[in-house]
Amino acid sequence: MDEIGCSREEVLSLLAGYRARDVPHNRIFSSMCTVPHQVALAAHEFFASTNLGDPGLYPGTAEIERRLIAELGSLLHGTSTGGYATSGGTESNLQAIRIAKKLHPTEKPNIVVPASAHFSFDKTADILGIEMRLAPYREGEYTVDVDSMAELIDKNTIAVAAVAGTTEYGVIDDVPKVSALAREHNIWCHVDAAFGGLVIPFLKNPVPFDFAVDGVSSITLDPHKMGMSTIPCGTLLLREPEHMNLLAVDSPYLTMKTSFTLTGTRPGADVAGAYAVIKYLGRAGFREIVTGCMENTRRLVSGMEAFGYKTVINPVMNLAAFHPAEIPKGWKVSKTRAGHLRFVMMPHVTRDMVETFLLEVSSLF
Ligand code: 0PR
Repeated sequence: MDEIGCSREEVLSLLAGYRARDVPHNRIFSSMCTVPHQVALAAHEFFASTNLGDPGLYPGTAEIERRLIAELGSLLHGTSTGGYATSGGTESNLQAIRIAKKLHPTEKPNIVVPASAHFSFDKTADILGIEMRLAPYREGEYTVDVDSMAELIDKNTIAVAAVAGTTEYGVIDDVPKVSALAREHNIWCHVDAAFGGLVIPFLKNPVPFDFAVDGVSSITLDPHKMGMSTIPCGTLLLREPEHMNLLAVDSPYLTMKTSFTLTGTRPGADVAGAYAVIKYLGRAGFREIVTGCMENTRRLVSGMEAFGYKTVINPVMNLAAFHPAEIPKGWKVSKTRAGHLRFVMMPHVTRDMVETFLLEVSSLF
């Protein structure tokens, strides 16, 4: 650290130099995060000094968190949904499985998750010291084979998970079937809807994936993905609010004597941002955004197919995947484990951006 600081202008210009090295959003097809909504940015600044790790000091901000959970819970057909705002899908998945572990004490616990499960489940299993069993995909699809999942369950299985909007292909597991398995074995059923939670409810014919399905115990939903909040904002939603108590540890010198969250100090700014977007857009606003993302997904697919690119699956959500082929330089497109090209059609991916990309694709031929 320098002895003497710089002026505000110097600092900002220094930062601007670094920021200029980042990839601009109008080149990014590879991200499940997006440009925050302007109302989220305003709320973020307003709540920048709040700390939900000590909610007794910030009862107003803590109320926003409760309202965020309640509104997302009711969107996902919950009644009196519990949970809290996390740092993202990783923490939500971990905490859900932590609850399951507390509920079903066993010497050698295991969880059965789809092969598509996000790598946060690897971290979860490692941290919690549990075995993770991967249930394979169904032939030709990328959703979990529930029969194989059933075969992997034994007396030490504490939870099963389904993914509603997989990271790589944006497909939706058969949640009713997975939850039926969980009910049969009387175990926890977690749905990872980190990405899909704010997409599926706004699709034309949404499949059942949420608390409307009996037996779904918890859901991960990330406002910092399709919720256009500032980063980091995830949520863990619980069908039974009292299950949060299983996460409790004493926090004697704080305003609240018990802590349920994984992190101690945690921002209120992103939570206010997420709530602001929900209030500002309402269901109609989200439907419009999701409809736009789906239109852009279809335009990308039809454009790419016209040049001979082959889709891996018919997009279910705003994510398209193509068999490996050359793409123009300068664009950020990710690859799935199987080597497929993966395009996440987030709100920052505009129609103009798609057309510019397709024009560059045409110049490859
Ligand atoms: N569950 C699912 C289904 C996810 O897709 C992700 C992240 C998580 C859980 C974990 O969420 P957090 O990263 O919030 O803890 N999926 C994105 C992915 O791996 C994360 C991401 C976002 C990666 C933006 C890159 C990026 O630019 O693609």
